[in-house]
Amino acid sequence: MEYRAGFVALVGRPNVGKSTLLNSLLGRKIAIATKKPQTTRNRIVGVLHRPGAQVVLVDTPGLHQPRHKLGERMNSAARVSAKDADLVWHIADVSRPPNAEDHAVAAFCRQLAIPTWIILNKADLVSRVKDRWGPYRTLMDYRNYFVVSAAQKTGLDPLIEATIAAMPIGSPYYPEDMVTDQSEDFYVGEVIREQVLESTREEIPYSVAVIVDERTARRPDLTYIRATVLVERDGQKAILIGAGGRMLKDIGQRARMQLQEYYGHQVYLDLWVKTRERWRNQDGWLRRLGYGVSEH
Ligand SMILES: Nc1nc2c(ncn2[C@@H]2O[C@H](COP(=O)(O)OP(=O)(O)OP(=O)(O)O)[C@@H](O)[C@H]2O)c(=O)[nH]1
Ligand SMILES: [Mg+2]
Repeated sequence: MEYRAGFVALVGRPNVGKSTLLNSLLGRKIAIATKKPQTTRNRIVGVLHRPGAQVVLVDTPGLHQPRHKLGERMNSAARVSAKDADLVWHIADVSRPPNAEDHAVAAFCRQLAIPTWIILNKADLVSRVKDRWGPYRTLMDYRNYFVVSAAQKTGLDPLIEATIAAMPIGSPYYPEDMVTDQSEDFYVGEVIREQVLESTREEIPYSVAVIVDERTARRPDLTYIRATVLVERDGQKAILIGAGGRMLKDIGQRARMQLQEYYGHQVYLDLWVKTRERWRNQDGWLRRLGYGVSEH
């Protein structure tokens, strides 16, 4: 049997379930997923290993109308990933009719000249998917379509099988034991950011970034982590800390539980909040935070 290996880009508007699908396919959480749109800010690689095949799944930020440099870089990361792929999955939320953003994603996919499939996600939310898929399946000339529920893990096997068959013949790109290319610090920062997103509203979730300043094994069974949560305004800092430090403490508590599960031992998490005005529009900060690449 010939070995197949290739790249699949997961693209779509924000909040359709791209990161949830990535995690479900890998059977492991590598990307954070929340109810808030624009959760993912980077390209996140997850490698699916199968006998005779390797599928490199590339989760991307939701394509949207950007309002600052961070948003532009997020969109660029998604576009660059799609351009490099052997196959594009346009992920859609079948429980809602296509909106302008879905149309824009389809228009982008159309000009790529890379085989594109429409993946109709959140099938668990509708009783008859067939009544809903029409407007999506005609957005462009998709080569194939799949109905899945990333949350309930249904419809995934046929999708994977067909994807493997669509991969080019070639050698593996990553070693067998490699599931993601993210650094540990990046993942730790994302787990903290996920809890901030879950706990805050309005502009705050979008104005937050997390930097891991220190991560040390203090004992074989205890990891010490010191991290800074950046916000754009002092008012946001006050809300995030909360009365008597309550909010930050709760966020830290929940992030710590998740990290303890990840490490399989005790974690001491030391969280600090700092204001850096308009960091989302500053190239220096965006670079330092590892957000995106320039498209050119
Ligand atoms: N009911 C249901 N909810 C889902 C499903 N897949 C994802 N969700 C939910 O949809 C929300 C968005 O999921 P994400 O995976 O973060 O979506 P995304 O496309 O990665 O979003 P961005 O990173 O913002 O572009 C979360 O609340 C998920 O739990 C699904 O199959 N069914
Ligand atoms: Mg995402």
